[in-house]
Amino acid sequence: LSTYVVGDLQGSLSPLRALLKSVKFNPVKDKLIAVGDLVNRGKESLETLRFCYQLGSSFQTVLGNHDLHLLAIAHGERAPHRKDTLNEILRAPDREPLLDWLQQQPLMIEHSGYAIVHAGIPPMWSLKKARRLALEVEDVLKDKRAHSYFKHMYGDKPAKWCDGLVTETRWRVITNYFTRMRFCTAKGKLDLLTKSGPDKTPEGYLPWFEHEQRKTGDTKIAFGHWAALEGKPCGPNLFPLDTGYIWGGPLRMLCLETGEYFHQF
Ligand SMILES: [Mn+2]
Repeated sequence: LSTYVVGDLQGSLSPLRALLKSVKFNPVKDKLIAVGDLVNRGKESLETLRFCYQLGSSFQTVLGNHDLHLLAIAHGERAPHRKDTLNEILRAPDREPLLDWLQQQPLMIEHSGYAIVHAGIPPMWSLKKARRLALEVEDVLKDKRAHSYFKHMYGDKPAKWCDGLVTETRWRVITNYFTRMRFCTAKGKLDLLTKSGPDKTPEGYLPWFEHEQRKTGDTKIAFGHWAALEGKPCGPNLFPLDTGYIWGGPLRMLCLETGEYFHQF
């Protein structure tokens, strides 16, 4: 029995198939978890979504910003972007079960002592707090508040967490931390504009995982989203899985039980 966590697929199914074959993945015994961004930019978004869906209980993903973008378009709250490759999903005869299923996926998964998130966990949140806030948004996505959530999901403000935030604003800020964060201050103020690597850290900010007092420092965190990290070591207990497959890098997969990385170009 093995648990594998795979990096950002973004509509790339063939390298995932190759990785699963190389580890002799058995869907009856093994489990596959994705760090989100299953779709968009790549050429096989629909096939990737269908493949993950048909794995049933042997698959789970956390939601990434591209997955939420797809759901916002499906809810009629956003127009597709010029670079999006989501139309094949939106026009598919099986779009409803696929999108309903995607919308039920969590923002954070805990497995074998790891926390798995798309972008990260901000420095001022404990694991317990992150778990509680993820659940708040997951509950919203499962009921009729979901439509209002998507209507107000886009936006960089407020840039900083505050316990007193309520409703749509609160959901948006929680979502920005879990799915879009790269750089922030020790108190969690986000810079959502800079997409470069840590070599070009904006003044006054640090990569979210580099803050000395980060409350989840003792938790193993597997995350994606930040291709400019190139999968380089980020520090103890950190497992960066977005190695930029769609930008010409490999697809990375982590075995949670052994800590071993697998790569596929
Ligand atoms: Mn992302």
